[in-house]
Amino acid sequence: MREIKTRKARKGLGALVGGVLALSALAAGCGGGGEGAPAMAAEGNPPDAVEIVDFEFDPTMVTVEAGTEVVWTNRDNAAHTASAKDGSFDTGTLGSGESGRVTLDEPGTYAYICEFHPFMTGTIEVE
Ligand SMILES: [Cu+2]
Repeated sequence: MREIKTRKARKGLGALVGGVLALSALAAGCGGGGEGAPAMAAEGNPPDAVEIVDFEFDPTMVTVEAGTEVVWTNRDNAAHTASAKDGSFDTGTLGSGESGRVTLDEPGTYAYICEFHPFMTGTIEVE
């Protein structure tokens, strides 16, 4: 008689020790000279931006929904305005680096100019 010895292979489960990595986030405040884009939480329609560069409105034509705030920012050294031809809005004088905000509630097409440089023209279309 032969004794058959059955060996059951036991798979030993090694306990896996998970290493916990403590990541320390160092918040280093760098005051670099980047572009200061204000990150504001937008309520409703986000403001539409027009830049004034080289005696031009950029973009020259903007289409927005009624109630949208339009922001003009003067990137020129010269002072400019964004003044509706029909007088419905006017940012007033915007010096270099300044911004003017206008909220347009009434649907329509608003042609505007710069008071100082009437050859500067732009259009806001309010839907
Ligand atoms: Cu101008």
